[in-house]
Amino acid sequence: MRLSRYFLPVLKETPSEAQIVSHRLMLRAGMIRQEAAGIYAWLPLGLRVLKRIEQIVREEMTRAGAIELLMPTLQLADLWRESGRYEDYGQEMLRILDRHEREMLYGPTNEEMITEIFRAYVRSYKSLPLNLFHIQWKFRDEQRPRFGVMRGREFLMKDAYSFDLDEASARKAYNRMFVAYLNTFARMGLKAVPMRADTGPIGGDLSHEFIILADTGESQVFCDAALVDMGAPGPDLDWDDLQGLVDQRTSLYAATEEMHDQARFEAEVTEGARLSARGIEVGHIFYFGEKYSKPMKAVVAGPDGVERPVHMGSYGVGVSRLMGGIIEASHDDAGIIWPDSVAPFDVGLINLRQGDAACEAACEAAYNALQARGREVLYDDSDERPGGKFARMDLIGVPWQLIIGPKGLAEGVVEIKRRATGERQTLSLEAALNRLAA
Ligand code: 5CA
Repeated sequence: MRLSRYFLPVLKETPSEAQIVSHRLMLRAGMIRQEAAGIYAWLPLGLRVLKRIEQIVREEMTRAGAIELLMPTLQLADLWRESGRYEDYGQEMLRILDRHEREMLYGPTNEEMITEIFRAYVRSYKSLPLNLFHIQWKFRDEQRPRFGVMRGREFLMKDAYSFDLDEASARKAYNRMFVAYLNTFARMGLKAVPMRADTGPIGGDLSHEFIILADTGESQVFCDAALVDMGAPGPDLDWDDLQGLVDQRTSLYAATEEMHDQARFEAEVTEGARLSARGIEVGHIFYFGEKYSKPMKAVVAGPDGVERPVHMGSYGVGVSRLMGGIIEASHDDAGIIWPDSVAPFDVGLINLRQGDAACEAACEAAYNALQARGREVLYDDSDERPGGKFARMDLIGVPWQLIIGPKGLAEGVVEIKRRATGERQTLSLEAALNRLAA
């Protein structure tokens, strides 16, 4: 992408309405624009990152055996009356009348709809286990939308729903999602800690929130500090038997404020390891058994031919919220520092003297060569002065910068800079391209 042809509306001023660093940086870097309270347009740079986060989530869901579909954003109120949640959900639900005065709503979650789809097609235990997910916009009319995409009203969620014959196999489905979440967040450079959590309006009695620690987080959390650096298990696992792994991750104390028990915390965790901190909830998983299948009559016949309500769980990831969370975890005074895995571009190519024939020729060659070798390149071919170009590239956080100027070229060299460390290296153009190629 050539910057001169791109749409990257970077702000010079720090927007005063933004209270936390990720919101400020997303606005300044031209990634999002607020269209109404808690409702954002995704500008090209923001959309690139959103798509990459989404893709990591999709890959890890697929690896764990879940199957992608896509449900609509609008739902019929009658569907929610079947589960009894239409009245219960209260003011957070955006209710809409269509031209026939049929009651509809903008989905805040999809338990009812997925249960309706399941019961229409599945009759036998032989089709189980089944886990279906989608990545779709949700709407919750939050009382206090704030912190940009962290607590939006319209937001992108990955929600998966598992179906099993009994509690034991449902537990296995839960474990698969638990482990998939550890891997998902680690791929984004995040340290996410699973914590016992309250189930709220989704229901059920087994639930974990995945929390990344950040001073600006909305939740107060308590855990054994050893959990923070445990790392991810990686993909090579026996996906059918993950209980040992899950037990290992859940045996140490970790709880959100609603589930916190100070006496237990003090009894189970030595004083030096007691971590009490703010956190951002990036994922939340639930096992709720027959809560929806029973009232909605989603039943399957077991091996004995007897029909019974299917056991379900649901598993959410805050895809748009993750973008804020990643920035909270990875930035400095100059701007965002994207982990390679979610960066909007791999390389920012900076031409220090636009209009200089040698510089332009070298930049064009580098631009083409890197793209041919699988890299996404943002080529700053603007007329701005070097200082402005450096500041903008630092602000938007592209992981590598390739800097080409007349002085270096005269000596046969260019410079590369790693955004995360600030480390610079001077080398030949060819060596630089080899270093930066995919
Ligand atoms: N149906 C279940 C799981 S699929 C569910 O809705 N769970 S949830 O309410 O916990 O939401 C899942 C995830 O969506 C949360 O962990 C959070 O990361 C994200 N999320 C929830 N509300 C918002 C919001 N207002 N803005 C941005 N992200 C949100």
